[in-house]
Amino acid sequence: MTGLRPILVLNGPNLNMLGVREPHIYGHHTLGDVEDMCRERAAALGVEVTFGQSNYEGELVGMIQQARDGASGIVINPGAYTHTSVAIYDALKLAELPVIEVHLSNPHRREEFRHHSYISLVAEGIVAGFGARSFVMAIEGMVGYLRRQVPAGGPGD
Ligand code: DHK
Repeated sequence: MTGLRPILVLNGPNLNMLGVREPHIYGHHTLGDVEDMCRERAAALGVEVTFGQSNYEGELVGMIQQARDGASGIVINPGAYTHTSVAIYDALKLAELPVIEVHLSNPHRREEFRHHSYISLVAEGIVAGFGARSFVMAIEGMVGYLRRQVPAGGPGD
């Protein structure tokens, strides 16, 4: 398609239950719907996407390690691990790939324990609060970033 490696879209614990899990917070789309939306938008932009989901921290770490040599960037919603996981933070650092952090809800409007994210420390950008659309926006942001059509977020760039 473009010479870019695929973008990995990774989801953490409980996101396999989208559609039935607290729909007033996370919406009615299933994870399959989210993946279809990402695939469609990515195809329109001329890039490939691959998907992973796990309820286990170590499995997510393994998928991030594998992405190091196989992906061009990582779009990740780590679920509750956002707020707890130094292991996922470390894995994202060692992957040496651009990361966009995604949330369906806006964690900053919710319980205080959701206000801190380890992942934000390594993310080029964050999309939160737009339900399933957050993922599509993250794909758009990642493709723009990879093609250098938008500035990188960090002060060091
Ligand atoms: C998903 C989760 O599973 C929560 O643990 C996070 C995030 C928020 C979301 O909004 O997508 O706190």
